[in-house]
Amino acid sequence: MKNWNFVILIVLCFLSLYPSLFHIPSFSISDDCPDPFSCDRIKQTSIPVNFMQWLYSKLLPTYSDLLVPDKDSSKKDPEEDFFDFDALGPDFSRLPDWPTSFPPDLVQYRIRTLNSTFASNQLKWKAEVAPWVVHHRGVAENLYLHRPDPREKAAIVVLVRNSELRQLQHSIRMMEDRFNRVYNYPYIFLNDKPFSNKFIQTIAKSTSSSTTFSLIPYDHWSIPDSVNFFKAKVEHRKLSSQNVPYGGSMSYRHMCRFNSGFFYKHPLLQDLDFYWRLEPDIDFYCDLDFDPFKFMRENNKVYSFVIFLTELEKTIPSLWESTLQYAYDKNISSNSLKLFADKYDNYNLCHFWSNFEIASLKWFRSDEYESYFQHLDKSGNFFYERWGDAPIHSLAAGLLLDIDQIHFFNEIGYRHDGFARWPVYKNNSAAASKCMVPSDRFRNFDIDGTVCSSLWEEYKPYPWDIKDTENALNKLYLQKLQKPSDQNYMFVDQKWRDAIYRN
Ligand SMILES: Nc1nc2c(ncn2[C@@H]2O[C@H](COP(=O)(O)OP(=O)(O)OP(=O)(O)O)[C@@H](O)[C@H]2O)c(=O)[nH]1
Ligand SMILES: [Mg+2]
Repeated sequence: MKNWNFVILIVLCFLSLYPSLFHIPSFSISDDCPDPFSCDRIKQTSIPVNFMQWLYSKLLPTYSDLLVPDKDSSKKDPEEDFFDFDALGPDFSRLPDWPTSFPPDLVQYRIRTLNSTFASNQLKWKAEVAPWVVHHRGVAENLYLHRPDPREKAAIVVLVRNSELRQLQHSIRMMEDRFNRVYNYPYIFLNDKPFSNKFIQTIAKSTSSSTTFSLIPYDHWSIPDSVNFFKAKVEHRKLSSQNVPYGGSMSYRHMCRFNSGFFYKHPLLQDLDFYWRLEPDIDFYCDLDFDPFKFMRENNKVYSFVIFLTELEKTIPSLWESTLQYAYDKNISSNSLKLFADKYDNYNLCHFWSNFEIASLKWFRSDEYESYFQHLDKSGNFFYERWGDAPIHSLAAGLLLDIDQIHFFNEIGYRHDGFARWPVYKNNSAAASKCMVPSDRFRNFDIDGTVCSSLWEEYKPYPWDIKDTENALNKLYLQKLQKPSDQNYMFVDQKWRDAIYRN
């Protein structure tokens, strides 16, 4: 009996010490929980189904790890994580109408803000990220603000990590040389981790335009309660084993979900009408001697692109079906949706490559766009699958915009990763002389790329309505029922399965 007591005592001691003994983030948790707030939420909401999962949930970091350096980036430079507003120097300021003074412990401040009640989400997000909002008044700020011919209410918006400083400097140089040195549009930089002083100071010096840096609110970069974390991890492993790029990455999924349904909700973007998305490591090849924001407004354009290419099917197995269900439920008619359908009314996988886009923020903020995003988000497939923001923006445009509201900026020569395109002018040497094209290093994607570019050129508006949606859904489900592999079958909606059997 004595022996048993001793054993029980040892077990109890072990269990009470367990969390502190094993509370080690190095247990490859950082990949799953880029923001420890997410991890904490996972801890509260996941249902551990076996001992390993219970163990896993016990190992998750707590609030106190908030804003720790991004553990999955390979950093050699300790300055990369250092943020201190007061050390930035006199050239940097807070923004007017934003909170300006904060307690020394910013992590506690953020936790308190997240646990407080606000009159609106905007007020909450503003209060939450305010300590990490830094403004640099570029020497050209006046040129932008006080002109006889006012500039558009627009900005160049960049989601970026501290570790991408060099690649971003390159993109800004390109943007300034080709366009913005004349137009002086401000830049807004967003990050799920605080920008470092080194990043802020270096980037502010890269342009004479104004620059504003901010953290992203927790609500915009975290796993919703409805998502089963462990199910997501199982799906990530499957995709990863099929060598799907970023198939196993949680942070990539946060990025795609943020770009699909949150960037336009950031408090810094609320007063803007248009945005130009810029990414690190891009090239622009041609001088742009007109203002594309102005062009968009004057010509009633809502969404614009330069590269139209195919998505990896494995990342979006159920996106087309979800989109059609939405179109059916909302009785959507559109003359641009057919651009994305093949001859069997399956998704042709074409999408506007969203690392470049100039678009209306009023559209992204509209009830229609938001309702489509909410419909998609409810499925959890940003996390279970690997839905990218590019096909989502594209299908949203297909559902909600007239084809004339979508614009291809032929004048903009552009490269990102290994894809490059530039305008080909046959008899216009003046226009051609505005571009320096790398035809010795890259092929022109418009000519040698996927079928999507020619689909765009040849597209004739088609009056897609609910009958087309219903036909497309029926065909989709029939295909799935004929090939009931586990994965496909899983996605068939009961309502449609019943309808097919009835017919
Ligand atoms: N702050 C932050 N930015 C990120 C993170 N992941 C990606 N980004 C940014 O999001 C953008 C897209 O990320 P990429 O890594 O370029 O993804 P990609 O697959 O190349 O996307 P495409 O360029 O559209 O092909 C870039 O501007 C990145 O800097 C992240 O975890 N945190
Ligand atoms: Mg990219």
